[in-house]
Amino acid sequence: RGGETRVGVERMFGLMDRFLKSDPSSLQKDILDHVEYTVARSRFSFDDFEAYQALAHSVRDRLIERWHDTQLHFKKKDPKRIYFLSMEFLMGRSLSNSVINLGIRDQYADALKELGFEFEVLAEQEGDAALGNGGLARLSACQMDSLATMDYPAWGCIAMIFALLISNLLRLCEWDSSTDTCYGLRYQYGLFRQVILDGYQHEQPDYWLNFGNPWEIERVHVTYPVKFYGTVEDENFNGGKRKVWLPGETHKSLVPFWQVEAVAYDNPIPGHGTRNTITLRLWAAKPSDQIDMESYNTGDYINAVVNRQRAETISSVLYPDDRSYQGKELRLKQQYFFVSASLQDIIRRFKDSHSNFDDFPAKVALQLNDTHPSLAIAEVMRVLVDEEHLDWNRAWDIVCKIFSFTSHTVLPEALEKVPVDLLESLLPRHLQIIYDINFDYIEELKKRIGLDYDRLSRMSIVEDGAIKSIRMANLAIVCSHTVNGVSRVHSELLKTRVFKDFYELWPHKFDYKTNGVTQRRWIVVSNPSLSALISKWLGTEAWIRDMDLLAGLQDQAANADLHEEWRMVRKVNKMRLAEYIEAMSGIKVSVSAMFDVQIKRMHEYKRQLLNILGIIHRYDCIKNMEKSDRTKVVPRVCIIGGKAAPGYELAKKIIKLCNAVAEKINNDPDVGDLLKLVFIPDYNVSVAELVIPGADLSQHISTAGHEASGTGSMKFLMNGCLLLATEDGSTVEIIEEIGKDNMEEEWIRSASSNCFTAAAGKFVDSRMFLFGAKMHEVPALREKGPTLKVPLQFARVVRMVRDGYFGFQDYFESLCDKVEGGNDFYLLGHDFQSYLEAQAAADKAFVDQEKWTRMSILSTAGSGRFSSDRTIEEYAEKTWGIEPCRCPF
Ligand code: GPU
Repeated sequence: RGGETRVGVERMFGLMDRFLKSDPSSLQKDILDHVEYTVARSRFSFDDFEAYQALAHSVRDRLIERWHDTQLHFKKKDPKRIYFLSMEFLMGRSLSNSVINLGIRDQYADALKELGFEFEVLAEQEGDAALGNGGLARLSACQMDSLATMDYPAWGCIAMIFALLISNLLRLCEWDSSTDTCYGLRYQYGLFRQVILDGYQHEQPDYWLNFGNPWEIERVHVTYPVKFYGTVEDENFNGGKRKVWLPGETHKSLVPFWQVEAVAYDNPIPGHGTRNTITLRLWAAKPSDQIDMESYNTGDYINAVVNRQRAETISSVLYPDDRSYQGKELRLKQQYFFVSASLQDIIRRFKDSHSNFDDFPAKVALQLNDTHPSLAIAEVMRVLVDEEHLDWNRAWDIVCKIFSFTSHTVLPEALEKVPVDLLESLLPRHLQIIYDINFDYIEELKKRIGLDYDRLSRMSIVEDGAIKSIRMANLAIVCSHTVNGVSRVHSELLKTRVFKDFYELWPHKFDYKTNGVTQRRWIVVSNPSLSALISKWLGTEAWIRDMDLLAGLQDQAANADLHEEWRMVRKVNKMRLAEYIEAMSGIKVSVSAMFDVQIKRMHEYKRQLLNILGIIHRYDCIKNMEKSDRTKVVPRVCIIGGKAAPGYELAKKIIKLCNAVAEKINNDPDVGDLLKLVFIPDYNVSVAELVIPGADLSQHISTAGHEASGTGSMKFLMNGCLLLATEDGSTVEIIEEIGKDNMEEEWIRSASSNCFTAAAGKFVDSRMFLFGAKMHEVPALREKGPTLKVPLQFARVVRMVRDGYFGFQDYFESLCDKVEGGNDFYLLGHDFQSYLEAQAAADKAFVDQEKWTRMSILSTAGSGRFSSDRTIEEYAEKTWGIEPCRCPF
């Protein structure tokens, strides 16, 4: 900075206030200043949305202070850093989460009250940042909250006053805010909005930036060129040859848009109970000036200007296909755009204070969130070899030390494959590098396993076949030092099935870190009354940073006073949810009914269809029972929510079926309050925050062996909701935590009370309602095909759908075909009987409210292990080799 004389620095330092104050009148002044100068409204006339904007900006000011301090601290300490590369983040809203993590929520609420505003009302003005699809994307967001809260990366403290002084002085000289832990893409259109018309899903664009985004800071000076296409040529170098990539140039002409600029947008992520505030850096694509020069020279000025906007399409839209996006050029462009910008940023930062790339692995850990960013491997090799002129083996050695990979699926269709032709045209040098990596690796492999060509071909990074492709998972495994699963059984499946060959070769690489979710978002923000209750009964708020303390509630699980307060909190949450349901759908529901919820992406393997068929069965029973018996029925409100990928026809039919069944049931006077079915449209993070605290029972009913982990269950568990589940993914570990000292509580369900409980059975574990085929039984059951025995009730409910009982007979035909006649891949028919039994057990338990409340308390008490704090600590210690680095204030 030009005029930075000593006198100037002293003057600036003298003018610098300490930190922004958080007493009510300072907050009020800040908010009103932002109304006037940022939102540009008169402080005497502004509405709730404008008040929200001003409020958000005043919170953002406080975030920025802490964020600068964190960055300076990290810069000074130069710890090893984790760079978390994820193509998707589902952040949801930021306001409540930020003020709670900053510890100034109550101050803001008081300050606003005096100005005539309710904090909660303003918080509702914020839209969701939905830059992701489902579980994987929300997991990234939870993990960021834990990374910040647990002070990663960092170490040591220095005396406070000294630190403040140094920090302020450094602040004057340091203008590049540069400590980033997480990278993503700033899609202009997030996940589509789901609109339900006549029961069918319609997709509408989510232009979430329409009203501005106060939580991001555009870094106009942090930009990097990203190049595509072109050719690779040999060049003379030091007496030998080397490869050079000439982006954009093919056959002596230039491919349009071969270069774009990546602009950084920083989103500060505050930790809880710490000053540490880390960065989520999202990249947006902008036209490159370089390109402009060339197109303007052609003389077609107007077209040149119009065309330049096309560069922005790279980051314009999030792919809404959960788990299957193969072979699309735009998707590959997004992936490389993201990887290239992030790595230029990471390498620039490293080079700021280091000159030898051998130190790179001691300072940098790169986490691949599924295979989506795995082009990063080829890109690091390219930069080190072609640009930094390291020799291949030295570069390879570095690459093998820095990457770790987490797989999030067992579904074969989710394993990304990139057609070689596509890669060759878009990134020719990267294809060569991948071939070279594969060549060395296969040679090495031959030495280890001999000439077992079947196995060699299975393990190759390059897949031969009609469409020759690159197997991104194989690339990621070969080049990563650790391959993590997201639950114990998922990891077992990776080792014994999906990546079996690799496990046999490198058993030491394979590990798992069971997913977790952040209690800050999923209890403190979304369920403040439960949060206060927990703190009161534990006598401390320390559980917000240390979830193991929740186990302390176990001792109180039978306390009558706690029961009363617990039930009251749950009832108020149910009332809030009931109001929302009525406002949205016009359906009135009774809060004394059991609220039974299934919210997640629509997928055949998640078996929303099993839930709906179960509801049809319940309806059928009520219709057919003696009127006098209806008094024995436990009233239920069944709530289903979730989006289907726009091209996933079957999932869309399940949504329509749900709405068709709801229409019938909700308007049947025979049923009344005994059964209601509600489809909640446009399920997203904020809807989850409202629904989860109000649920009594939640369903996690995937066919065993299909859900890698599942994280929704953990959020429900924390909120004292009981689970009805199959033994799949992380549920297996939840059973161990929740059910373990409960085995003596064996109880037998009565055989007679009504047709829901017709089949007597034993429920060994009464804290959860478990059912369905076990993972090891699934393959043999599938083998049976059409000879697999299916209960009569199942055939009956499917027949009702087939016969048009809910209308739309032709439309639902293919849905019915999918679960009958040997096509029932997900075993709905086989699991139906035990599903109904588990549901009956839930009914029975619900009648005994004292018992239910105890189970609910024990669910929350046992949820400690499913905090993402635990997951992140395991990653930090076992995979990334990083330590906390706490900002000393
Ligand atoms: N998951 Br792969 C997604 O949400 N999207 C994906 O593209 C892939 C996985 C989910 C898993 O289905 C779920 O079981 C897991 O809990 C979650 O990722 C986080 O690991």
